[in-house]
Amino acid sequence: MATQNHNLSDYDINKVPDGTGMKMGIVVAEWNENITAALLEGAKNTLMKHGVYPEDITVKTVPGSFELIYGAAQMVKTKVDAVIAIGCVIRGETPHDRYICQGVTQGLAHLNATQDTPVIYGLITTLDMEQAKDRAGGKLGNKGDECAVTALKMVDFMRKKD
Ligand code: RBF
Repeated sequence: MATQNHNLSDYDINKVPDGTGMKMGIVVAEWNENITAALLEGAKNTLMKHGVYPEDITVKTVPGSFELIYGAAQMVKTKVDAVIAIGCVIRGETPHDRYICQGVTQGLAHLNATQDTPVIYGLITTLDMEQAKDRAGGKLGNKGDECAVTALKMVDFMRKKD
């Protein structure tokens, strides 16, 4: 498992770019809201810890993870330096969850390949609620923290690429 033995909130603070003046967009799904709210909180707190002004963080909600594609596609057209897409898909009794995950993954990947604004993948896909809690502020840290650090690094990457 990708996060086995890896705490999602562990990072080298010295390698994180300063976010002062960066404008960040966050699109968050309402499905499994107990989880996505914790991921959102983690992302916002980490962005602010690294200098992003609260007023420079725009948060928009969408009904479910599948709508993250549309939400992120709209957000990249606005004045933000990066977009973080946050959702949580939990394995169900039918293959529905896999179709949603595939769709979201391909949709966000397409945005990254075709648009100038980086989109950060904050979708957690788990077998059950317990695993989701572990990754949303539980024993494996908070995926939202990791997304925030990634967003800061990608904006820095974009600014230095020329
Ligand atoms: N959205 C999520 O964000 N997480 C889920 O675990 C999730 N499970 C779903 C299971 C089923 C059977 C259906 C029909 C939808 C589910 N959705 C879930 C909602 C989905 O992302 C989307 O909002 C709806 O399909 C409407 O486009």
